[in-house]
Amino acid sequence: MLKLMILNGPNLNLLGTREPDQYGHETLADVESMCREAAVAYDYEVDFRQSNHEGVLVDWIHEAGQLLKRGELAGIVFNPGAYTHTSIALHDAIKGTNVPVIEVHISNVHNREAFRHHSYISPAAAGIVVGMGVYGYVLGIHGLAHKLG
Ligand code: CA2
Repeated sequence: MLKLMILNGPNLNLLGTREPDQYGHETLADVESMCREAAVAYDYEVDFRQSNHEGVLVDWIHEAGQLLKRGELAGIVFNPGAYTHTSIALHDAIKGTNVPVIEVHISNVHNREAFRHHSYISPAAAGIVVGMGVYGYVLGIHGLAHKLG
């Protein structure tokens, strides 16, 4: 059984508590349930995590890289939160490990503030899902599985 890491960056633990117009009413626990349901079709073992700390996210990508090397990982579905727009470290971690990453954003970052229009993650990502609400995580799982054939 291949593992699927689903990583969430800063403040996503607040999902469902505020800003419903932007991020919807679902909590991160709801997102985890949706992901577990979607992953059944591919027999992926879901490892769902959230951190507010950039270095922790880097460490988790390295951990995913080790699993990939051992043939135990399908890839990562990753919502890097605001680190999307700032983190060369996360970009380098993805590049350095070669892990297939599907970047997910709940909101449409392109119809929001200009500072959200640029992503350091996108050039390193295998695919991107933007503006589809929390269903974007599910689309990310299907997209990753489809890419892996
Ligand atoms: O649209 C997305 O998924 C984002 O990655 C969410 C980040 C934002 O910085 C990115 O530009 C786009 C913010 C996550 C914070 O989520 C909250 C949820 C509810 C209440 C407060 C924050």
